[in-house]
Amino acid sequence: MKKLKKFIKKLKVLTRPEAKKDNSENKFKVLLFYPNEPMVGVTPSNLALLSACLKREGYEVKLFDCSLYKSIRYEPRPDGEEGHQLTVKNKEHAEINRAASPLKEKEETQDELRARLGQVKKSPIDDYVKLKTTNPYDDFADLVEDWKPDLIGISVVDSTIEFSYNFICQIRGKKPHVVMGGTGATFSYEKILNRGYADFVCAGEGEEALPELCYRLQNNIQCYDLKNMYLKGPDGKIIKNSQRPTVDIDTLPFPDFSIYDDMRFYRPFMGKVVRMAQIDWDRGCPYQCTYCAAPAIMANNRKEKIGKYYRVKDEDKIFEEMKFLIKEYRLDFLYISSETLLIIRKDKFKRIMERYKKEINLPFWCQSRLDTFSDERTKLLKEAGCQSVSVGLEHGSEKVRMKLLKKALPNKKVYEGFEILAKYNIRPTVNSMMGLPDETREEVFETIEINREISKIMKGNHNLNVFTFVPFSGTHLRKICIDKGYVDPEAPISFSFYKESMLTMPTMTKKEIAGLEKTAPLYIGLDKSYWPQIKIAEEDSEKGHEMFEKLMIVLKEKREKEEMQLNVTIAEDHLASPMVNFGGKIDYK
Ligand code: B12
Ligand code: SF4
Repeated sequence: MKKLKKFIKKLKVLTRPEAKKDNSENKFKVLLFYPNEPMVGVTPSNLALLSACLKREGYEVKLFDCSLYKSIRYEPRPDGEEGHQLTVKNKEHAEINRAASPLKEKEETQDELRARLGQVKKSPIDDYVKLKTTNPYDDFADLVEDWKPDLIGISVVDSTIEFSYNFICQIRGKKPHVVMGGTGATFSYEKILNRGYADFVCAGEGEEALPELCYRLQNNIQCYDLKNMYLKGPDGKIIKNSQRPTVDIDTLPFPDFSIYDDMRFYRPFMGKVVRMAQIDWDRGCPYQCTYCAAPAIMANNRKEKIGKYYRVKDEDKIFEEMKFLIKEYRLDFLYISSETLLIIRKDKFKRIMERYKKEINLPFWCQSRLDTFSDERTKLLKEAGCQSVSVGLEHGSEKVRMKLLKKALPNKKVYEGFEILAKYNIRPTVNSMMGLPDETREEVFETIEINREISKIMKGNHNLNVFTFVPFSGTHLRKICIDKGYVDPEAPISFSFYKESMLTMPTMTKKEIAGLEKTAPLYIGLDKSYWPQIKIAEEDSEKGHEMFEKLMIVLKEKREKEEMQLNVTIAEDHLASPMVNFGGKIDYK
């Protein structure tokens, strides 16, 4: 019965009208574009999936990926906008990268910057990845001129919308059609279409919508009724087409990561270098946090009656896909991208973990909510090879967490979660925010205090991040910020790392938030006797920068001692698999 269902699903895909079309002559070319900061994150599966869907239907695909550029500078735009570059260098450096002071007149990738700020361990990534030093804008314009794509498909989050348009502006001669997709595009479609950043916005999922757009453009068929596409009608008004049912994630082709440069698979991880890619076991999340876009996607799916947002893949599909990707891209470490991995049904989760250990046996990193780390599930995770988990603590105050952020996570659950992670020696990356609407300095210190407690529980085996809050589109908190007049709804949404707060509010200034973000690792990591000096280091002045440098040395020395202690703990860990020595160890020849 299960096999029959699978067969029918596959048949449905193969009999779609586009699939029948022979595109062998006069191939329609799609240039996918990933406007990313240098070396940020893993290779995303979304573009890889879209590429696979396009190639399945005979379209030609290439990718322009900004991730491998050493520096992406400010580029003046014909529309007079500032350009909103992501990376920082030269005179804008100080302006844009305030929180990252002390500001050095040198080029830094985000990884390097984070290592310098004491947020992550330095790794020998430079031995594996040689970043390009050519001008990315010229390279992009040259590629468009030489390859002549018919369509450019850009995947954006809010903070990369303006940035991606910088590139579109550089195209010489006739512009191909442009479509933007991704969560950022879905919720910021009005701005994108009204400002002419793209001709189409793909709302929601693109696996079926994008190939259909290509088909229509290739065959000169109008797109005014194309499902999932938002576009300007003949009268200049925006047409919002309804959305098609959410895709059946079990019938999708394997993601085509071949579009990415081979160097993109190398990632720094806990001071080492691994070959990693994004592996999807599920899609979506059923929770309601007010700073996240997931609830809005869920509400949209309900309104559009297009099916559930949260879906888990069939077990066999998960394993077939993983095995293929590991072999094809010589991966030795996986990033399991689930937003909340441990809510997969208990029996299914147990089976997947047991199979993983037997059939895959590679270390991995994943993310889940703190209240999902039961003893039983965490033990399974550990035994399967989980090295690290990313968890959202969000804030130190239970009240702020539960009321403002609508994350039903009491402090008791927070501590229990970390006790269990410590028991199984799984290293957490803990993410918190500061600069929330109406947040006070005292409340920021609640976040600092709870992180100090976590540090004790984890005995230094952790990565504790406190970042400035960004009111992303589609989130309930953005609405609150706009209603209170704290955020200009027209202002471009800044990239979240190391940029000043977007909020203008009475409780804290942007400068104060920037200073606190910069010094949070010091407040968390050093003895309280250093706090008066750290207060000085908060300042954006020469004195402040000097103090910051001095204290960072103290913090690094303390961390080194903790690391040495940690190595002993890992060696003594009875559950630790040989995989704790991951990184560049696997020979696939
Ligand atoms: C995995 C993940 C990452 C990965 C990969 C990033 C990426 N670009 O995909 C990493 C770790 C690198 C990452 C980093 C960041 N992320 Co992230 N990430 C996710 C997560 C958890 C899953 C995304 C995913 O892979 N889903 C599965 C794929 C298949 O779905 P998808 O990406 O939505 O793509 C589908 C459609 O959107 C559409 N589509 C996507 N692109 C395109 C392009 C075209 C042309 C078309 C037609 C369609 C289309 O078709 C795809 C297939 O259906 C989402 C949460 C979520 N609910 O989406 C957050 C999310 C996308 N991330 C978010 C943010 C904010 C970030 C960061 C800015 C975080 C930070 N502080 O640095 C960076 C930005 C990096 C960047 N330049 O993209 C926000 C974006 C919010 C917004 N309104 O824009 C989300 C929604 C989470 C949230 N809290 O709300 N992230
Ligand atoms: S923050 Fe995490 S748990 Fe909350 S809704 Fe978003 S993805 Fe789900």
